[in-house]
Amino acid sequence: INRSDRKSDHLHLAINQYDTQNILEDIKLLHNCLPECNYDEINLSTSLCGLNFNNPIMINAITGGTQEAYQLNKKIASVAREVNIPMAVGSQKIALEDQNYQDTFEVVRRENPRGVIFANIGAYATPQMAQQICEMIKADGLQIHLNIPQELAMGEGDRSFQGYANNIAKIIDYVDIPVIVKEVGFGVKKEEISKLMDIGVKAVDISGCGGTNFINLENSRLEQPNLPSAKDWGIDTGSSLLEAVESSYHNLDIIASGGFSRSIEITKALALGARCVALAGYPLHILWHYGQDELISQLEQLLTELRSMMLMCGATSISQLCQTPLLITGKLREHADLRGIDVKKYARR
Ligand code: FMN
Repeated sequence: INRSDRKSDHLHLAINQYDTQNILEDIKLLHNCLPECNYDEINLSTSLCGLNFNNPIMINAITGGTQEAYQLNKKIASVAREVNIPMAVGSQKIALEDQNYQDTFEVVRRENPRGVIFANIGAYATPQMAQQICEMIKADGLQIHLNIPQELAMGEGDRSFQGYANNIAKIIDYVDIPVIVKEVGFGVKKEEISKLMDIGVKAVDISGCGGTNFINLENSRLEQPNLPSAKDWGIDTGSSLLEAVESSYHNLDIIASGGFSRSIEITKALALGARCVALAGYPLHILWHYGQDELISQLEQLLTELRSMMLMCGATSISQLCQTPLLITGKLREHADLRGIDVKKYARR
């Protein structure tokens, strides 16, 4: 099977298998009955590795490399422009191998000439490849993805992953735009956060478990799976986000992703310390079934609700939201205890 057909399989399987899970249910925000601020004062702006955004949500890497992907990317880019949020394209490796696919990515910049757009490629990339894909879409930033479970689940996937950290360091040195390292749905723990910081990474998208699951997507393509059905593999989004926030000491910008679809979850992730929340499966689902206008209105609704929830926390900015008390309970608390993370400080801040 060629890369383009595989991309198309992923897209359709992700759409067919889309489901929502109750992520971040072990995190509770505490209501403020006397917030002393006005709705109009609420400022949603945030920044990520030196880039400023008006809104703290973005559309994460999804697609490119098929004719269908051309249409989808065109629509996603115009949604991102209308809602005024950043977006990432899917892995551009396919466009390096076959120039015919370049246009499925370039369309994004044509649709959204002034927006914040992230390029995307795997950690195997050479600095020159990275630079080339950034130029292809005049990217403002570059996402480097880590997707080992997916590669192992794929019959035709990579089997050698040595030297990735060194590679990432070389790319950071070579390209002149900010670099985000991201998972694709299995989470990042604190040990790897530290390693990434050591090599100079300034932003990590934890992309935890709880949304799109690439082991399951790959398994549905195979008669004989290479990995067991992986409902339980991966670090859930809440645990990964907590580990990342705790180990970054504010020297790293954290992007939360993995299963986000509701404003309450977005508010919780930002309150815990994420700079931005990225969504993939959810916008794809809305776009596919209900179209572009509906996606615009759903995303605007998420932002409206986020404003209201910030007000009900007494926070007029994302940085104030990070100072409101959060209760971390249940399984997430157990995870934190076992990993040596003190969650009481969040409840008492
Ligand atoms: N992540 C990448 O970094 N590169 C990709 O090329 C890529 N392709 C994806 C294709 C599809 C159809 C989907 C649904 C996701 C893809 N992702 C890719 C992963 C997402 O960016 C995100 O990390 C993951 O889906 C978890 O977020 P979600 O639960 O909101 O979907």
